[in-house]
Amino acid sequence: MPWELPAVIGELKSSPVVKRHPANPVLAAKDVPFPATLVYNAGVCKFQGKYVMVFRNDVYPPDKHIPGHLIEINLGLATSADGVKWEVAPKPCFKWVDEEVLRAYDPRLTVVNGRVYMCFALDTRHGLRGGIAVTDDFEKFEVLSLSVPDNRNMVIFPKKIGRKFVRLERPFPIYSRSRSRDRFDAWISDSPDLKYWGNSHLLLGVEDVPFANDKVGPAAPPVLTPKGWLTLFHAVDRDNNRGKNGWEEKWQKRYTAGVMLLDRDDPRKITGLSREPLMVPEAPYEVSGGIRNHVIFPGGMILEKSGEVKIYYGSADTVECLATADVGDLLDLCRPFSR
Ligand code: BMA
Repeated sequence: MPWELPAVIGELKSSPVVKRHPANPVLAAKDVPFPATLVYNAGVCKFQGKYVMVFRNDVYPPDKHIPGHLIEINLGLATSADGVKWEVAPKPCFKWVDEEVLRAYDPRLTVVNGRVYMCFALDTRHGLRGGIAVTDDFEKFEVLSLSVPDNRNMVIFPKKIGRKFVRLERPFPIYSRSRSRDRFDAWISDSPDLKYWGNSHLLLGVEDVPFANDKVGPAAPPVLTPKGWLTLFHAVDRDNNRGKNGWEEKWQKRYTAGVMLLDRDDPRKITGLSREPLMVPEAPYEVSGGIRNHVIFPGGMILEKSGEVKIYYGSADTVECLATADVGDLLDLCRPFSR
């Protein structure tokens, strides 16, 4: 793989195997019974017979939807019988602010042996930490581990592999960062107890993904298929010629979603990778009207018994959306990969 990244990626298209749900966005600020402005980047799982979503909620004053006026970020809870219509609980379920911690956000949910593990990002005064908490009721959360800075986008596999818990993550290596863009990759680590993490390996480099020139990292937690672990990832391309595209003066990045397949017994091995993006911002709610347009960020993926895969994704950092695809079609997109 070439080490140099292209300056510009150009036009991209979503794969025809993915269908946006006609009810999109499936959750937005107007559906939330407490102050809410941006509702997105949710984690979703099936738990005790229901679909459960923990979403990120960025709160701004009603008349000041501009950067710099953020009041707080909290995490809200929503449940659903069908995965499409959601009912939001009356209060946020998680918020972390203290002298050291500024906010917790971008939750990801994985059920392992009947308990829900929530990974989240934690902005602190001393860097960005990846957290893991466990809950049985979405009221009490026990924090199990916090990474050293800077790391985030962690997701846990739903099963132990070789007697270890496994997670994907995206650290922020300053060393290889250039002036014009980031250069962050997806990594994989394991743990005997969800507290001590190590045995870390590079999984997917930004140079491995033809539609990225800025960074790649985990998206929704992986699901097990007969061919191995089906895994989405986020891929970012930056074009320094892009200008205003949302609330900020300049927003030069585009977030797309990719798909890959990891070996069932050794998920450090990528066995298949789609060279084309799975989802590219195209729908009106993905390309306009948001705080940051042209952002698709999947945080939840559910494989139904029928073979339908539900993909939940934050759109334009503003609303939460749903897309579906057939698992066989997603697996077919993953072409053999070697570095
Ligand atoms: C990242 C995170 C995500 C967000 C993305 C696009 O750095 O803040 O929560 O979706 O940027 O703005």
